[in-house]
Amino acid sequence: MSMNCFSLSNKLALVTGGSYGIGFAIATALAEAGAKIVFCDLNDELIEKGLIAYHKLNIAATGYVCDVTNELAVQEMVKKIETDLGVIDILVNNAGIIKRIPMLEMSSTDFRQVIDVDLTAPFIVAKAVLSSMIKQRRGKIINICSMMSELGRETVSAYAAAKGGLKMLTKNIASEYGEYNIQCNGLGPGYIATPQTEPLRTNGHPFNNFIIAKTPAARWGTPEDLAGPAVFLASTASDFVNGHILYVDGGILAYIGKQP
Ligand code: NAP
Ligand code: GCO
Repeated sequence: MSMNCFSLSNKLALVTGGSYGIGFAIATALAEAGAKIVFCDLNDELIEKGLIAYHKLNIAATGYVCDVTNELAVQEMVKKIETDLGVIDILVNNAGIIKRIPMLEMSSTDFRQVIDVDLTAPFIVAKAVLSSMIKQRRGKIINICSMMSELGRETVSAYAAAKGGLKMLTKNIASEYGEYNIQCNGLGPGYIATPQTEPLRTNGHPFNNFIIAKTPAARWGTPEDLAGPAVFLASTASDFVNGHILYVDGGILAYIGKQP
């Protein structure tokens, strides 16, 4: 296999929640490997923010306002993308939320909202793109899982349940559609410095040093740490990798943690 197996030339990638953070970093990496980028986010302001950021990097991205929990809106967005730009070759289910609330204090409404965005939405968006991937006998779906696909901790019951479910949804899509040359894998970031984890890293929060002590790399990850693994899972280099969760965590899942 030649090394251009990492090339994404002539591929169209949809990244959900791609205006900033991990989604933006992954989309940038896919673009640098040759992919055309489409992204969606919740409102015009986020789309504008993303477009400015992509254009600063000379990436001609296209943005759509779409709440990925809204099945009709997702179906309409995918149909518009396919009309305007072509079939989606690569889907990155990145959009996600977290609510850090002790379980006994968490309402079922809050629980359901996290499940809706972090688990049901990846199902909805994957379903919307799979038909065309089946027709073209190829496709790549990358679900952004989490260390919480494997571990729990206080206050993140809904998030861990969603990300654990997303791990199994990933394996099931791989199982059900692998025969159509569709690969569905997960990317499991460790603790990454983004707006989502800012409350844990700032104002002297004890979690900051805790994570550094628990991570062999002795640092928080950056969104850019996910770039290479994402290109690998989006490219023909991973055509025989299916149903796998690739953890990009600095080794944290392998390590008991430094003695205090
Ligand atoms: P982030 O900074 O909160 O960005 C998430 C993006 O998704 C935001 O643009 C957000 O828009 C968007 N989004 C949220 N709900 C949406 C919806 N219903 N429809 C469309 N877009 C929606 O998060 P991040 O840290 O970059 O994380 C991205 C993904 O990686 C998430 O799935 C997260 O669970 C996962 N992850 C993060 C870490 C980490 O340490 N940061 C580690 C492992 C996994 P708004 O700005 O309006 O919320
Ligand atoms: C938390 C963090 C984590 C990260 C990530 C770890 O509160 O524990 O937000 O959940 O977001 O998912 O992989």
